[in-house]
Amino acid sequence: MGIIPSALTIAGTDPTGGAGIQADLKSFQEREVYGMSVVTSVVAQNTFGVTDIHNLPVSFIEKQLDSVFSDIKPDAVKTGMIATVDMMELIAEVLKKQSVHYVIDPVMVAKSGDALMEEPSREVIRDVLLPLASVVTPNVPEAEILVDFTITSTEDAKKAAKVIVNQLGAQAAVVKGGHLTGEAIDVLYDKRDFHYFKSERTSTKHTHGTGCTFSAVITAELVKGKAVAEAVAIAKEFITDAIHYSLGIGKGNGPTNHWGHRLQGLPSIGGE
Ligand code: PXL
Repeated sequence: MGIIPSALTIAGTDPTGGAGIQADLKSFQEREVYGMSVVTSVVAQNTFGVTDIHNLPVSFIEKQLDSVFSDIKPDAVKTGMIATVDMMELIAEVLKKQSVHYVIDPVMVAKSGDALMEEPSREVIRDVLLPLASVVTPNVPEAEILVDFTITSTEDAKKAAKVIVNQLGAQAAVVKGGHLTGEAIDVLYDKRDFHYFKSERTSTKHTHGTGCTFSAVITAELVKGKAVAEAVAIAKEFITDAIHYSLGIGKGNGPTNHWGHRLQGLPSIGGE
């Protein structure tokens, strides 16, 4: 680790600040890690959904990556929205040359249901990026695409996490249980053991950017030397507080509260 722990997010933007790069930087800051960002796509979106996406040229993403790596080498990298196959191939080439922790949030669709990447990218995430990953954090629909079977229970999620690690080549996989009915259990498989992370479900519509925030906290904790299971436990607690203390802003599905963890023990703010 450098003298100052640092992390880089490579992802798309959310001008309303709840998801994407903006959520990642807020999360790095809350975990006391110096945050940096390379933008892949500029997204016109708010708490209702995505209205347009402007993909930056791959050559320009490369220039941004060069700017960061030639100056402040991050201790960890996370990727979120990577819209095209060409962008993914560039990022894979860059990461192969660096020895850094790499966390993939395999973002495919936004919470609003809007597609955030072109269809063939799914195979490239699986075949090119996953083998480079320290941790991958799919939700159930994303895990189903990666493993090509249906997931309806925690047992299925365990099977999927094991396939993602043993067959697809990630070092560890957390399959998030939020989309399953009943108890929402996240399942981590880290090549040796399964770990389970449970929390009370909060009934709220303000969950925009939860996946970005969760994976950003894992990234920050890996920078600080935490083992994967410990990093995931911290991220789970952080996102539970961020949802519980959501701010009630936004006319649609609002953002979480990135400083919610500082409010533990206080009444919720009222973002129902
Ligand atoms: O959480 C997935 C995600 C990733 N990246 C961007 C997003 C979203 C969801 O809204 O907007 C830019």
